[in-house]
Amino acid sequence: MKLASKTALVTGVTGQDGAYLAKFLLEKGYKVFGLHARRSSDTLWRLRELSIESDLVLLDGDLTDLSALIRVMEKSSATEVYNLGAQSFVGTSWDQPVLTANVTGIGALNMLEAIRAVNPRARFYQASTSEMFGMIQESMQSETTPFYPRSPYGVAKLYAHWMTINYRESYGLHASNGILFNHESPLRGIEFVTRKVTDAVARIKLGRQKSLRLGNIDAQRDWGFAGDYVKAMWLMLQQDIADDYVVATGKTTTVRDMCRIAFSYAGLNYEKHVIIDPRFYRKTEVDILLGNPAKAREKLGWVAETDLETLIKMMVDADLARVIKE
Ligand code: NAP
Ligand code: G4F
Repeated sequence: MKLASKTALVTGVTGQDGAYLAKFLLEKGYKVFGLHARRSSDTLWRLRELSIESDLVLLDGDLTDLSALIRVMEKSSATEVYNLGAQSFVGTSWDQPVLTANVTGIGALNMLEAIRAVNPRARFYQASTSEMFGMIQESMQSETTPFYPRSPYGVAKLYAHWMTINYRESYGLHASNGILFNHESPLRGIEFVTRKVTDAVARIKLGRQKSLRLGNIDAQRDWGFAGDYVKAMWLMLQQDIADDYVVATGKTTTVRDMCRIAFSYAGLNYEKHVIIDPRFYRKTEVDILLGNPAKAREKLGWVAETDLETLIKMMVDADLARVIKE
């Protein structure tokens, strides 16, 4: 008798992580459904870049619409739900705090309610974030470090994080939080600093742009590769008992050094091109993040496989190829 393959529902499937996770699950033999929030412009470019657009099933729905999520749970018969959908850009969360709360915070609650209504045995992954540590309370952040979010986005994510724990404890759902530190890739949105830098490096190298305007380049982040991080999400849902895990590299780097690496890989000196522009400063900054991934290593057997230099080179190469084709 052929065993039925597993079925996953991925919200945020058109985003960076959603695309990598969908590819990872398809390669594992899953039937993959993606929640697709309808937009007037093209949002499927990442699925096309990974050549998986026609391998998954897109179901229309928005995280703010509980009725749509219930229908999507019914239609997909998903046994694993990965909630990656969010207004995920920290900067925008000051301009659109209510939308951020509704999508990033209440959206997770809507997904939990849809699971409870349709199939409480489905396993749930919540995309929590190191942004919840904000003004850090310990030099290296782990699952037990107190939170102190510094943006409307961080606060919305903290709500979703605690609702995930609450639904685990109240209703016995298999619901886990992955507290992921920054992770990047050639599929990263252009508004995030790493991709903004690698895109500019490509344009400057090819003579299409002269300078790059950035905000606080002394900020430090623990940056890993998104392709490595989606495996940790899947591992969390394969455990007998749901739990929360920090996923990080355990190394931190300034935006300045990230620039240095990216520009020098293309034979350029970042100091000649980067202009500090206060328009990109945040109202409240998260100065430094550094994660302790010991629990993920011990319990999930997960480690970050790609170092920052390799990641940046991958991103610069991809942007050079894109800009040449324009
Ligand atoms: P991303 O590229 O910004 O993707 C966000 C996804 O959410 C997109 O598919 C977007 O759809 C979708 N979305 C936005 N509003 C929605 C709505 N109202 N209803 C349904 N879907 C909606 O983010 P990412 O980098 O892949 O991150 C994935 C998740 O992990 C996010 O929740 C993020 O907050 C969290 N996270 C990310 C990092 C990181 O470093 N990347 C670290 C920690 C946590 P459209 O394409 O149609 O806009
Ligand atoms: O690349 P960023 O915009 O990422 P940020 O704010 O750390 O958020 C990302 O990681 C979180 C995990 O910690 C996720 F939850 C979240 O969804 C998102 O994926 O900014 C990184 C740093 C910040 O300190 C910012 O102030 O870079 C600094 N920065 C300096 N100049 C800039 C710029 N950031 C952006 N986006 N643009 C700049 O010009």
